[in-house]
Amino acid sequence: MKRSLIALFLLVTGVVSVGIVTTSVEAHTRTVKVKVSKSGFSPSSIDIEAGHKLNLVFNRANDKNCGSTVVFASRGIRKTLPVGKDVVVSIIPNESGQISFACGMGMYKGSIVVSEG
Ligand SMILES: [Cu+2]
Repeated sequence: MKRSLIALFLLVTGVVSVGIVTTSVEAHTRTVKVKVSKSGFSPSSIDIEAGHKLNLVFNRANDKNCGSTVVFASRGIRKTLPVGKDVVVSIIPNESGQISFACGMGMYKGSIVVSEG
């Protein structure tokens, strides 16, 4: 009986602490839609605090632009952008500074500006 109570206690505290972690990450999540068109990325500059999660939702407006790929060179991320489809890139920057992204040919440029959390 005692043993099962202890087990139950551990289970409950475990669930609660996982719940807190999940909540704090979600509370610090920023989602930004980024349109890709012949004028490049819009917006092309996105602010975020270090330690917060950023979801960039890329949507390529049409095929009259060369934004068929988005590349985050410093993070080793490369994603294809099909016309009209949302493509999410999630990043949790751990220090302040800039994270650049570009189209596959480096013509369209954008940056994530990370401030100290
Ligand atoms: Cu390009």
